[in-house]
Amino acid sequence: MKKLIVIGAGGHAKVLVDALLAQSSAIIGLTDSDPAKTGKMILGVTVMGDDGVLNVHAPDVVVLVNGIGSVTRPHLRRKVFDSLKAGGYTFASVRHPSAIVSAHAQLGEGVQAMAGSVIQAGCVIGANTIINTNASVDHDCKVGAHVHIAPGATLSGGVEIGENVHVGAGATILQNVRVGNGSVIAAGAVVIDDVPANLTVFGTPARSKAK
Ligand code: JB2
Repeated sequence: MKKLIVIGAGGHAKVLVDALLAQSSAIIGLTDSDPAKTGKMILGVTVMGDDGVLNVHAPDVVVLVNGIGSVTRPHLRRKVFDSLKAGGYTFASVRHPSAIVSAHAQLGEGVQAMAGSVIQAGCVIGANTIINTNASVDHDCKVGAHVHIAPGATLSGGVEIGENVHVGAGATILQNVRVGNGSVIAAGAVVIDDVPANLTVFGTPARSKAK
């Protein structure tokens, strides 16, 4: 099995390293664009330098883990994924041992199912998406690429989420609701109607606010 390098050495990377160590994965180290982090340790794993480190770890020898998270829109996380994919690298999926992922769900490249998350039967989860701590994605949901389902969020059955969407912590999306590309569901929102692309919605029931 190829060894792993985690890109980014912030908060999300720490949670990923913890999940990877719980899976006994072999981690070579982390990279971070902040030179002040070089040589520091994250849960016993070394920050080796910036992404230039990859020059000595070719795509046929290592697999990457995207340790860049996102607070709202996942632009940086997507940029890192796309640029390193263009360089020939592949991204490992991460599944914390306490995550429950149905054998009848389809997960794209680099999907991260964090501790306590649930992905039910019939779900399709796009590449580079985070299903974060204790988030629940019920049956037959379609979640696009580069999405962040933040801790404690709930997607009821049959929900459809486009690409580059942020579903904030503790938000609830009712069954069969559709959320368009690039939208943000604020933390704690309860979404009962479809959300068009590129809107922010918040509150209960969720209301939209143009970007
Ligand atoms: O191009 C890059 C790059 N750009 C920023 N390459 C590499 N290798 N590293 C990069 N970074 C680094 O990512 C920054 O220097 C910083 O150390 C790290 C991002 O860490 P931060 O803790 O700021 O955010 P995060 O993305 O790990 O976590 C956010 O998203 C998570 C999902 C936070 O909001 C967390 O609270 C949240 N749980």
